[in-house]
Amino acid sequence: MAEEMDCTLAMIKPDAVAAGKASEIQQLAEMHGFLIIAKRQLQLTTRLAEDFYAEHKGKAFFNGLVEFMTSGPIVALVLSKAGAIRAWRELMGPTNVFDARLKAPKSLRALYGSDGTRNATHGSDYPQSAAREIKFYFPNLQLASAAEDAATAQEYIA
Ligand code: IDP
Repeated sequence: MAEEMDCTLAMIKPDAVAAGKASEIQQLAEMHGFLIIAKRQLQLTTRLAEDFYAEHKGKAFFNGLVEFMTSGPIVALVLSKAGAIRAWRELMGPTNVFDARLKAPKSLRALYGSDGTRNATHGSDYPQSAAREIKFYFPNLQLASAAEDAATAQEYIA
């Protein structure tokens, strides 16, 4: 029986996609031991972006965040690795790019982001949010079988 694998939902945000960095970021993820088991490129509508970030509704940065996230295509990824949620957040670095540049200069946000909102990447923060976010983008993905199939089919288009 295949060993159970941890998964997280990552996004490459519109700034990094527009800058042509999506492939490079996926390569870095793989170099750090993540398997890409599902992938979709899509353009978020305002409604989808508001739903995805519903927990932030009412905050001062919410409208700017939605505007940013709908400004161009994103790449949504399901990444698998032992301890994937924490490991991906560590690779991304702090939310604010200026913090990231100071505290984690080799992190994805330090390397590819530009400010507090335009920070290049997203990663789920808890198992519950990973489950919700994976379902948000990949409602038909069967995680157990996808992890088992990952060695032969590393890409799944919903
Ligand atoms: P996270 O992406 O590191 O989990 P969250 O607090 O969940 O951080 O915020 C979601 C996204 O909202 C951030 O990645 C960033 O794009 C944006 N954001 C968060 N805090 C601020 C802020 O104080 N000002 C502007 N944008 C923010």
